[in-house]
Amino acid sequence: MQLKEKLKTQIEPMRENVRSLIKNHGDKVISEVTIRQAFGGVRGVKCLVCDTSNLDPMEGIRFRGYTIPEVSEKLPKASGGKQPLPEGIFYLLMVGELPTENDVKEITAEWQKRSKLSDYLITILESMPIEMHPMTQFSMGILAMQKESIFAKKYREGISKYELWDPMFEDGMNLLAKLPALAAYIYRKKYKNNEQIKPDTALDWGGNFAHMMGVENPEYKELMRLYLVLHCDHESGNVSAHTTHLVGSALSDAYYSLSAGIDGLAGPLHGLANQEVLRWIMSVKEKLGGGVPSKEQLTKFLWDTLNSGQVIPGYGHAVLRATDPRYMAQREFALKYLPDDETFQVVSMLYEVTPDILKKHGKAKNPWPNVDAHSGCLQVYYGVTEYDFYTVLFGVSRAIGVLSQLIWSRALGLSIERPKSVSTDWLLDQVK
Ligand code: CMX
Repeated sequence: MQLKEKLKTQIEPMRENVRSLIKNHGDKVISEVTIRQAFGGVRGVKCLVCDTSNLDPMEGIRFRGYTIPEVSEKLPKASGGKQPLPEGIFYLLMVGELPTENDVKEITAEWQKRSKLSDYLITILESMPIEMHPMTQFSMGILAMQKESIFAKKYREGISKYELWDPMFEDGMNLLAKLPALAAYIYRKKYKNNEQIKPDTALDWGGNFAHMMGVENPEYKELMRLYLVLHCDHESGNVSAHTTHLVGSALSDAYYSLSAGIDGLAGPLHGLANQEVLRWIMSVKEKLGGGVPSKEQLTKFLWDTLNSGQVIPGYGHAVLRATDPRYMAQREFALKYLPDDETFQVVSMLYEVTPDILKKHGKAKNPWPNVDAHSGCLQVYYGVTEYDFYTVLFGVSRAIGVLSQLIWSRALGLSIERPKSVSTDWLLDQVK
């Protein structure tokens, strides 16, 4: 395929850049580590390399140099649609160039060809208890497919380390092809009496995902495309990306690596926050007997949450210090398609009151909303009310970014990760 051919031509020049950087400037210091950082989640330490995206604290994410408004404008759209196609962002992340309509069509066709879930996987999914969290089922489904790994097979047969990117690319493509079908299967099984819906081959990847979930509203298909683009990549230091890279650095294949990354995404401080936001809003509404709460009522609930030692989900960020542009892109969508929706009104009101409360509370370095503060209300509007499924949607999108990063990690032969740990006694000695 065209994408793979283009990728192949980029690998050797990039390897040369890396070789030259290490040979000529390998000892140049780019970061220092303080004791606070060693205990504090290595925040801000520059020790990873990521070429697919870059996160600026004030501006937010750029995918291969392009902001969210830029990718929204420049990436190909579905016929008659206005939102960027996720196939296009995958192309952009992989090779750093904007795809043509044909490039995107080729990826859609390729993913369709590879999308069928094997019978053994269905048997495994069927055996999972209905009450099992969708993220657990999703991660286990990905892991179960490991027996299909071309990377693992080639490694066993004996492959040169310079060729490892090729089977990693194939595994990545196979996984991305199957993830919407896997996620939709879990959704229909858990919430829709296991009435499964066959794929529609006339649709693109995101549109078909919406269709298989059972939501046929064309607006929701557009939302799905936007959603899958917005959540895809956020540099390599976030938990899901870093975990995927870390596991892959041991030459574990894409199935092991992605499954582990998805497990990280399932944490409430990371991707699960999108579920928690909706859960929080619904519990507020329930306590008040329904309807839209007043600002005073919301303020009280926010303080109650903080005073009971819990976080306000959807607010704050480890890197961002301004409103997340992914939040703004979703807000624009809501203002256009569902301005009068009740849950959106609560989300908007939270945007008005929460930052000031977090500033008064005085702990969070970033009082502004992140991507997860907004995504749930859009889902509810289109009938996807089962909020413990929301992080699976995030996971399908995040796979685009972390798998692109993983393919490049193998192309550049990045080393197995092994930072040095020190003991608390050693640190106490250092400051004596
Ligand atoms: N509500 C209450 N307290 C918060 C807070 C929030 N939304 N965000 C940060 N804080 C607190 C921290 O818990 C920390 O408290 P302690 O000093 O008692 O440990 C303090 O403020 C300083 O934290 P920080 O440096 O501002 O934030 P971190 O980099 O440590 O953590 C994050 C970042 C996202 C985990 C945190 O802001 C948070 O817990 N937010 C709520 C959960 C959330 O929305 N996560 C999704 C992030 C996006 C994503 O990955 O999907």
